[in-house]
Amino acid sequence: MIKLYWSPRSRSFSAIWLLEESGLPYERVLTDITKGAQKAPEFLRINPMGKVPALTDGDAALGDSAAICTYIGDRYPETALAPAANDPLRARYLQWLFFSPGCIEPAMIQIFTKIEVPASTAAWGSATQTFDVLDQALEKGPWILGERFSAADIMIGSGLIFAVRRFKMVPSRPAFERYMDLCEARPAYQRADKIAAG
Ligand SMILES: N[C@@H](CCC(=O)N[C@@H](CS)C(=O)NCC(=O)O)C(=O)O
Repeated sequence: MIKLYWSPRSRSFSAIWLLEESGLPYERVLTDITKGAQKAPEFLRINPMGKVPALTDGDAALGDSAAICTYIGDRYPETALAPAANDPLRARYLQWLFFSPGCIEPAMIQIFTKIEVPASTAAWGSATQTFDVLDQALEKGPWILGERFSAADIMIGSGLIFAVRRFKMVPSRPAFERYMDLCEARPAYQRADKIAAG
């Protein structure tokens, strides 16, 4: 049985949304980060970074939302959350799946801390470039890969909603609005939202 280690109102949201989309049976294990449960030795054996979300599936154990999305999409192809390795969409899928931790998250931290890093040195380019590139990629839609919804939308959608709607760190744009509305309309998103509220 898949076990998801999560804490309310945290970055666990993407993994909850993923598992709700997947239709797979899973158990949620409350790991309250306000009480330090993420630093317990038994949890550190699952995610040595001491952060939620983390997941176990039999003998497999891993932390980090994008890694969890990759694992579930590949391990359970019947969920249709990931283009197969030989599908031409696979390349863009991987790029967008990791765009959230690789570019959206660091761009948000840059905005929040007001720390200026030269775009040629920063691995994510710049916050402006990150959101301009995303705007262009979402223009056609409906999803980041076009007609096909995938786990990449879970990472991009939750990152964007976090940055634009929840924390209002990033000004919205018409393509973002349309995309965020589509994400929020998904029944699995709505179930995840209720669960993640705790
Ligand atoms: N890169 C990780 C980040 C996870 C993360 O930052 N989790 C936070 C909650 S939002 C956490 O567990 N914080 C507790 C701590 O660091 O002690 C992911 O996307 O899963």
